[in-house]
Amino acid sequence: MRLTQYFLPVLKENPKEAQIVSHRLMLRAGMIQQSSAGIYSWLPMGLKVLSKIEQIVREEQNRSGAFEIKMPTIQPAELWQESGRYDDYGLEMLRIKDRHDRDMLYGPTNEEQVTDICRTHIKSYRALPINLYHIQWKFRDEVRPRFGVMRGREFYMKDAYSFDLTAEGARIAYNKMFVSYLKTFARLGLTAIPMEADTGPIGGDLSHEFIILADTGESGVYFHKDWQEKDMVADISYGDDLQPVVDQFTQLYARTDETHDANTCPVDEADLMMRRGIEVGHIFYFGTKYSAAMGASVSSPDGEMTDLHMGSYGIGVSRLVGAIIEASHDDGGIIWPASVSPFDAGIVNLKPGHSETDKVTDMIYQAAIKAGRDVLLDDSTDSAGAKLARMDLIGLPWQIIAGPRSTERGVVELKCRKTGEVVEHSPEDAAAALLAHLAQKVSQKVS
Ligand code: 5CA
Repeated sequence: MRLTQYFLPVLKENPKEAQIVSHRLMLRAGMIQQSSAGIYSWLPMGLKVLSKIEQIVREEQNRSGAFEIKMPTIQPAELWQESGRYDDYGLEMLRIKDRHDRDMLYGPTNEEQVTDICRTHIKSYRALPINLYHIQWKFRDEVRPRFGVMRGREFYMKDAYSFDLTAEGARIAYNKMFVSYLKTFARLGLTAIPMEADTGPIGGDLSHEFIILADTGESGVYFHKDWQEKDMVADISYGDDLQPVVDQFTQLYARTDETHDANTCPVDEADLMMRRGIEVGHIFYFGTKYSAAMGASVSSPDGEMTDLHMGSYGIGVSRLVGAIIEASHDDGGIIWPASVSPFDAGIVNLKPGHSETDKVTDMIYQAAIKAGRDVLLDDSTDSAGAKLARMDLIGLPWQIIAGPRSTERGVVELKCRKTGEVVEHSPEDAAAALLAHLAQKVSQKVS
């Protein structure tokens, strides 16, 4: 993509309304534009990142055995009256009337809608277990939407729902999602710590929040230092017995500042870490709460009708865009992990019109495209300083920088955004080195 043909409306000034770094950087890098409080348009580069995160979440859900569906954003009030949540949900629910004066709502979550699908189609234990998920916009009329996409009113969520005949079966489904989350966050370049949590308005008796570490996070997190070694989850496969894996993770100490008590904490002070964190996922087991209220039951092997055991499993896909930036940035701007970067690399032509620089940057641009890479070529006539600052701001993992001074010496610069390291190469070697870096599939840790 040539920058002069792209839509990348970067801001020079720091937007006043943005209180935290991810909100500021998303606005400055032209990723989002506010429509009204807590509601955003996603501009091309923001949408690219959102879609990449969505795709990683989708692949890991599919791998765990869940099936993707798409439920509507607008739901009928009747379903929520059946579960009893229509009145309970209060002002956070956006209530709408259609032209026939029927009560509708913009879904804040989908337990009722998915329970309706299962009670219609699943009549026998033989169809179980099953886990259905979708990735869809939600609306919660938060009292204080803030921090950009981190606490929006409209936000993008992956929500999965498992259905089982028994509590033991539901525990297996819960464990699969637990492991799927660890794999998902590792692929996003994040250290995610699962923590026992309250179930809140979703209900139930087993729940974990997944918190990623970021210095600007909302909650304080105390954890054993070995957590930072605990990200080797890629190779765990989805047998039914994931309990030992889950135990291994949950036995290692981790608490929020609300639940941590220095007097009873079993971890030696030398091994205890305190950092800030952001909740990016939340999983729940709530038994038959919705199935009993809504009549979702199946015939069991002994012929009796049994209410389904359910769990629900959320990941804040749009929140993750902000959370990754919170975990990975510096004074110059964003530092994207390679797996979600909007482009694989940026090429800066410091002086368009200078024939040698044009020739060299075009050669590297074409070589990258030929290798199947998605690169951004800054071919604008902005000042060299403005271009370098913008390329740092948007956070692509690799940059190639070429100008009259370097190309006349027969070299260009290859810069790693994360370390700031710059290496000079001949243009051909720079192209080869860039492609070699991009071919390395190892996910970079961001914190
Ligand atoms: N039904 C359950 C699981 S599917 C549920 O809704 N859980 S939740 O309320 O915890 O939301 C799941 C995830 O969505 C959260 O972990 C968080 O990452 C994200 N999320 C929740 N509220 C917001 C919001 N206002 N803005 C952005 N993301 C949000």
